Amino acid sequence: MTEEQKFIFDLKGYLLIPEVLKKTEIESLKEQIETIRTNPESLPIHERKFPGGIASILIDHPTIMNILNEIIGEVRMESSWFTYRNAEDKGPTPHGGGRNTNPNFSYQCHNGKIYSALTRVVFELNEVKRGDGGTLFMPGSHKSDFPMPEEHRCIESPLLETYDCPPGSAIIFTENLCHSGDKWTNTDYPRIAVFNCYNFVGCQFHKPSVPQVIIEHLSSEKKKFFRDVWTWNQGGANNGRNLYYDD
Ligand SMILES: O=C(O)CCC(=O)C(=O)O
Repeated sequence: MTEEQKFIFDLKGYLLIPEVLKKTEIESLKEQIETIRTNPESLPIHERKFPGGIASILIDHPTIMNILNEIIGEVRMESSWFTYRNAEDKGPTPHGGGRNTNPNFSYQCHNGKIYSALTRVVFELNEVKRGDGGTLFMPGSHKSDFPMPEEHRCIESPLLETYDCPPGSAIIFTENLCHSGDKWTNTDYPRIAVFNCYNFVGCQFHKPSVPQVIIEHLSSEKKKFFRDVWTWNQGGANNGRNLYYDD
């Protein structure tokens, strides 16, 4: 993670990384999504939901992990799903924002080090032009100390901003940032985006939702992202000096 990326993430609460995915990866992911939408029974059971099948390439994408390990530490994955939004389809309303004492929504920066907890990664599989209806963010709201005035907790708030990006780009944001879905307006193609959620290994916000059959079919490296929630392995690797890793 570059110093500029750290600066932007801390300042705004989100970071866009253009063209993380290769063309072939985007095509395979879109194909899996289309089959799940139209003919899920044609897929093996562990590929009918994300992050199973091809979607598992996104669990530990090296570019994303490089950043998550810097801003979270060791991570677990909480959930993975996709959205397929045609023109006029809407998203969730604004949520999040403001300092939070719940460890899941903790966001801190101390001595030049970011400590984010619940963190979302969005992969846009189609191009997003400004105004099309990508996710909306209220920059800085993850650190804001004042209650949010009601007139700003709506998608019309001028404090919300968005992005444009080529296909295969990723947007990483702390879930403590005020963010929102928006109506998709592009009539030429849908918004197809994958939403992956991560947390610090010692925290869990969502009730676990990734089916066991998906986890069982992952490589041992990827299975680690779905391990139980704990941080201290007494007597584990390195005589217990290694705080997070299992043997
Ligand atoms: O649909 C979107 O663009 C935003 C999704 C969202 O609000 C979330 O992931 O919490």
